Amino acid sequence: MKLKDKLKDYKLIHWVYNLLHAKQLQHNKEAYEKYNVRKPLFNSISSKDFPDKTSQAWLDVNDSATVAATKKGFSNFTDDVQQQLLQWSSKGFLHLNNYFSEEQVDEVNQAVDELIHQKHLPVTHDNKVMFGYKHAAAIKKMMQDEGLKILLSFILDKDVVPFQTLNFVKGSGQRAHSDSIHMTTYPLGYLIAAWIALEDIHPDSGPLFYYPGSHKLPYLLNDDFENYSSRFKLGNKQYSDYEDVTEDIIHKSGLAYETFLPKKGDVLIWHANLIHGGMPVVNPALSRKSMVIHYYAKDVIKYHEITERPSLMEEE
Ligand SMILES: O=C(O)CCC(=O)C(=O)O
Repeated sequence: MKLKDKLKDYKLIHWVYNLLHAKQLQHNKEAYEKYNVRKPLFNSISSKDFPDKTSQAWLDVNDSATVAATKKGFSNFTDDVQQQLLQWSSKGFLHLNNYFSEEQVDEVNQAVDELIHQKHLPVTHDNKVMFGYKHAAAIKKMMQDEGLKILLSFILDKDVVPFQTLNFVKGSGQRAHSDSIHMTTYPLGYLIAAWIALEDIHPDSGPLFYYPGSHKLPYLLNDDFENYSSRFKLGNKQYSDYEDVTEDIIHKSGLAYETFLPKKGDVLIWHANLIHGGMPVVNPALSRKSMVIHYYAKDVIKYHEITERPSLMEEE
């Protein structure tokens, strides 16, 4: 292991880094007070700091089939979205067909192309450009789409704020996981994601897969894959250990996965704890242009469970 990677295991390094980014940690201030977290904003934070491991989001505590229609704003959604909102508590996702126009999508595709080929932004091992919104107005505009924000705020019953954009050029091949291990909230259940098809998705390109209903499985956090940290050092488990445990749990649950084969401009919205990933890429010559936006609810604690780092937020 390289020295740089070894150092990342020490909380002191994160502490210094966080201190240098103190402004981007202010978003947690109110929620620390509300939930009685008595530590500085730049300290490590994890599920060890919190008393419970269940979601407190209203559509997890209640069944959307009975409560969604009683909330103000419900009747403003299309019939199709209303029907899907009623099923949110049981399914954990919903589809928006033909949501973004051809022009909006083409603008984003052009911006991603420029980021990669002109600005030389790095493409990760799993084929994505991260935080493209910081460099391209078209990506930022899609991320700030008002209609999406209204729908997501309805689902969480809280204002939402985008945390990051991911622009995929090819299939990710990512193993099954829940976003709540990467973008964790306290109380749990207050992250939500939108996956936007930036072209018609081919079955051999490594489409997104997800397990309907899997959001109701227990949240898997550090203790659940024995990733025990000490006061000074992070736990010594690998991310693949988390993926192994997740796969085991989903296998034992008997739940079946679906693949998402959308048309250009379609959107999938998923729950903080919905298990999902990328199918293996059958034909590597195929592109799989898509964009993911992860949103947090505004007034909750936001952090990364594995590395115990509070999230750095650019947007308010
Ligand atoms: O698009 C994919 O293949 C995976 C996306 C994903 O897992 C995520 O953004 O959380």
